[in-house]
Amino acid sequence: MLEEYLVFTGRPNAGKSSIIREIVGLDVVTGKRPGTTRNISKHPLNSGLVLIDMPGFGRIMGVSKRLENMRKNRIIHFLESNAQNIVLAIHVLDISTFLETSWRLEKKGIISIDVEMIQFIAKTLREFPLVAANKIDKTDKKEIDANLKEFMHRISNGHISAVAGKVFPVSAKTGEGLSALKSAIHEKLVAKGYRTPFKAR
Ligand SMILES: Nc1nc2c(ncn2[C@@H]2O[C@H](COP(=O)(O)OP(=O)(O)OP(=O)(O)O)[C@@H](O)[C@H]2O)c(=O)[nH]1
Ligand SMILES: [Mg+2]
Repeated sequence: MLEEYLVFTGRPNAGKSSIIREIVGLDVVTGKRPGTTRNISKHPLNSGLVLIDMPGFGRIMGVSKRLENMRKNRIIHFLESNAQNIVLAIHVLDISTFLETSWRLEKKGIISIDVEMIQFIAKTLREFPLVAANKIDKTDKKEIDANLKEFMHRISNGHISAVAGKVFPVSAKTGEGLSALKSAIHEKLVAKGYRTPFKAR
């Protein structure tokens, strides 16, 4: 039987593995340094779905350009070649540094990797991913709100209402917002005819 996937994507160090740990309870490796998850890691869930913990997509200090490109190509290839079998994608980003990182990249004429990746996922899977705007514990609420507003503006090309219900501010560290994200994943999967990947809720 063909495998069907629940995929977590995002830049290095965004907190993908931490969120998976917290909401699904899998014992995946997390780490302080970007580049902790090195391979496309498959974790079969008892709901029949296979959870994918992706390596980070983007630059990592100390990693050669060649290796970085190889990892990026593997991620893109996985998403493109399994588009039909990906039941749901969850994109994780560090919202606490979103504007700062975007401005730095824009000065060099580069679009935010998160915005680009979310749009790539939406196009490839023909469905907008759920987004975990992680690390909201790292700065004050005012800054998080400003970052969220600008982020939502950019991923929706200015039509914020089009992404309503898709973006979940969370902290894998404090647990804030995780139950809303979990419910959204649960509802999406059940609506598509899958059993919940979570234990008793
Ligand atoms: N303050 C804070 N730290 C977090 C949060 N989520 C994750 N972290 C920390 O961020 C670092 C990276 O977390 P990981 O879960 O390993 O990140 P990842 O996206 O899987 O990273 P790669 O595997 O390198 O792509 C770890 O030191 C985590 O403890 C959060 O919500 N708040
Ligand atoms: Mg990881």
